[in-house]
Amino acid sequence: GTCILIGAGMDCGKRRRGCVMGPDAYRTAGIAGTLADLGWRVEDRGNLDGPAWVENAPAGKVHARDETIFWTRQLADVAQITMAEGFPVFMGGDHALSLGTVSGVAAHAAAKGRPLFVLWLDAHPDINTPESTVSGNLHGTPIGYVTGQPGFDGFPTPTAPVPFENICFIGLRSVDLPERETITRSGMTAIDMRQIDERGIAAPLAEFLSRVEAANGLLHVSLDVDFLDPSIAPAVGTTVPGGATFREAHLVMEMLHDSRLVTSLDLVELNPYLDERGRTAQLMVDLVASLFGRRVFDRPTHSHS
Ligand code: DIR
Ligand code: MN
Ligand code: MN
Ligand code: MN
Repeated sequence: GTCILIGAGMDCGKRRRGCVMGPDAYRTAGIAGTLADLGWRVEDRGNLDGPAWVENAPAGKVHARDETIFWTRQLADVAQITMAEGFPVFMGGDHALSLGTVSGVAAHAAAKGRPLFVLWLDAHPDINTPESTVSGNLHGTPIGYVTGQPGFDGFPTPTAPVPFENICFIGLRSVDLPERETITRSGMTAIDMRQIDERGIAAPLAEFLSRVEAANGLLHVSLDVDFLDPSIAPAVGTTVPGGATFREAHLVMEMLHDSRLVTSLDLVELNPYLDERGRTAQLMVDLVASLFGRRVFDRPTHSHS
């Protein structure tokens, strides 16, 4: 297949800057060559242009609304088009990127008459709205947006809202009160860290993948760096202790590869300014490799230096 890399260094979904450097950190960590070595045709389409940064954005509850609307329109169009051309990998950029990518992928799925499912690998469910948000940061709102919740004034109306039942969170450990209420009443699949401790990560993921397969669905995966434990992935502005281990994360990716269900991917919240010699960027690229088919026996041999 063809993997299409799209850089979107969106940095307006929260106050702490640095995600603008994410796409080039993935390139520096060798994402294109890694996928090519696994037998994929790789097209790197470079970075999308964002709106000019408004250093002194007007004060208000919601941070950088206009910039986020610009990115959402652009990314929804690009995502919908790219889905017809290959397997898009959106290299963020912060998680506000997913307002655009997921709504665009959903529009593509609807046009094909296929249901879209979303796997959200994140410490946070990101199901706030501009009304419910306490932080004012729109990176906490993409699931609210793509499921069609009210309050997104000025944003394009998602043409194909994703049903709550088609979303699966894995890795939750930081959930705001309004988010908790929405999740509880909606019947979304929410695998928090306690469930992973008790059941392991494979069983709940396998249950979700069976549902996607039974529905002949497309599957979008959104991987937030803070899904991972901060001890292995320090380069994110919103670290939360108690995250997925190295092997839990790789197992998820390996199972996703074996399922053959995944059709698009977001890599979000990497802040290279906070990294330690590129180790988080490298781990993210290695996880992508597992998702695209790298197996234990194909891993590059390590040296003992
Ligand atoms: C928080 C943090 N729930 C918010 N969200 C983050 O700002 O709405 N998502 N960090 O990844
Ligand atoms: Mn997130
Ligand atoms: Mn998060
Ligand atoms: Mn050894």
